[in-house]
Amino acid sequence: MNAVSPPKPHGGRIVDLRVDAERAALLKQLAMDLPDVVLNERHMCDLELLATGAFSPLTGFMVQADHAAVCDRMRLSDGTLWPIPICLDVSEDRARRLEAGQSVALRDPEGFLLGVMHLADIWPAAVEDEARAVYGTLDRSHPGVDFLLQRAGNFYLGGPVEVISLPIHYDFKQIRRTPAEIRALHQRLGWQRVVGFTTRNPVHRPQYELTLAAMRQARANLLLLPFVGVARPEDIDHYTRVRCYQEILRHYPPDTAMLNLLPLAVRLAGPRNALLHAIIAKNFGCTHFIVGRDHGSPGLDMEGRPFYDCRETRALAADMAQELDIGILSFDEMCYLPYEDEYRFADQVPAETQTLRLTGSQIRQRLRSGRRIPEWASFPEVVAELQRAWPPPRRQGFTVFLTGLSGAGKSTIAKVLYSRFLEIGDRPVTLLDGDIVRHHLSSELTFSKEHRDVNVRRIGFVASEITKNRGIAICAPIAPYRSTRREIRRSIEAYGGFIEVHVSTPLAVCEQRDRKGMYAKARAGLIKGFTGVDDPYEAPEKPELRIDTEELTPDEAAQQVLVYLGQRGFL
Ligand code: PPS
Repeated sequence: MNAVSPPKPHGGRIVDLRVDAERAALLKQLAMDLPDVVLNERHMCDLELLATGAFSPLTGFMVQADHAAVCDRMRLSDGTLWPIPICLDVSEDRARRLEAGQSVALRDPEGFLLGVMHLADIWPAAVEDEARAVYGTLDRSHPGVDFLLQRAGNFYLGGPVEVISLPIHYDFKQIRRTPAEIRALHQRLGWQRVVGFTTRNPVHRPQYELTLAAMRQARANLLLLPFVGVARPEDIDHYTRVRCYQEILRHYPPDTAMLNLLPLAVRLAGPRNALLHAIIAKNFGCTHFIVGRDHGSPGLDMEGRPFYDCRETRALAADMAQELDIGILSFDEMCYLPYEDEYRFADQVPAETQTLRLTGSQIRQRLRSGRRIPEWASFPEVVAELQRAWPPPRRQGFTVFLTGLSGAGKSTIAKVLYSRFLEIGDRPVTLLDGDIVRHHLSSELTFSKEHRDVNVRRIGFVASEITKNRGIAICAPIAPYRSTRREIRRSIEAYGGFIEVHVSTPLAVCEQRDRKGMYAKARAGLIKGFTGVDDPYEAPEKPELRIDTEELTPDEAAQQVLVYLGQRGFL
């Protein structure tokens, strides 16, 4: 068995899993004979936070007893408060070829050696139990639940880690400091009281006012800790956000605020998340921590109800403050009083007083639709940065996604649109017709559910790249499954417009047309699993447009799309 003797447990308060040059040389030598575990982006975020001590007191990926205790009672098995599992998930196939007691080489996706892990435990993940315990729901629209249930590996590896090299970053290197570096900096600057603020969104005026209020209340300086790890597709990219934070920093009184990036993969576990962030802030030397109104929440569930009760989040953080040895500052929402031209906490506004508020998502929507963002809602420099990344629709890319049965008229409408967009000539245009894609991108795929999903995801990926680069993608696959289309919509809407057009021509009409003779073959049993005949088509519930080509010419159908695009400001 390949085993390297693990290091002695860490004695200090802030963990540092990075080994010295001598140990690194030895581990590199030994790693050549160790089995590899290739880390994904999430694992690398966790590894970095483990390595630098942002996750102190953790000294590796969780073992089974710690994982169980964290899920059950938000504590490690030794009783230390810890709210969220930090686990290394792998496929069953990978897990079956490893055994406890062995050491493994942790590599990045390019094969670069990051560290060595000494396996203490390998166990199957009970993902549903974990989702219920950590996220309090099995609702798939929760990104954390969706990740656990759909995408995470179904086995966990646990054990201490020795880190040879941190994951490499080429961006914003000067503001990617470790907890020890930040603590040292605080000491050098004489910052004895520091309030931490974590965020995955740009800081607009209400958040700015909130942090100022916290700084006043705690008589502290500010450490702004934005997340720049794995985010949700719809979140604003971290390059843009960091430029916004740099602008915001200039608005604080001189030398009172500091920015440091946190490579945390978002989990959005509500109350538990607030605790995790407080622990991280504490590790970065904060004496106080701000729990925002809807801290660590993904918003609304499938039924339109909030996933988490913000009062519960605040109460939990307040209960644990003493044990965490950090002052928790939890505030109500801030709103703007136009007459007074100032911000106040919602619970301090006299009744009948007119207030205004624009949430982060409302600001995002305004950006996307090219509407003005008032100065009371966000600083002009921040808005300018956001507008550079999110220009008005006229300068955004977009995807027209035509879905419907075979023979519904998708390809014909797509061809008309292709010509019309080229005629307009303001953006590069790409046609991703079902047949073209199957020929060039997906020739090895069948029409099984699994393969159709792969096919449609490939189309979605190409379309999102085109949209990101401000071009026009016209897609015309059958794309029979709602959840896959929803997934694609999210990845494209992160960059520009997504216009789902349900070409809803009835089956009887498609079958009567039967241009390729496929329906006849399917009815005769010569083709199995033909959409609409013996394979399902899940019609879109809320497409941007529904077009039945039974009584429309292709030009008229395309015209409807063009008019819609004009109304939305894309043309
Ligand atoms: S999917 O479901 O989105 O992956 O399908 P797509 O890539 O658009 O391919 C659909 C075209 O392939 C032909 N074809 C079939 N369609 C449906 N079911 C089965 N089993 C099948 N086998 C072949 C069919 O002619 C479709 O062409 P269009 O252009 O849509 O008429």
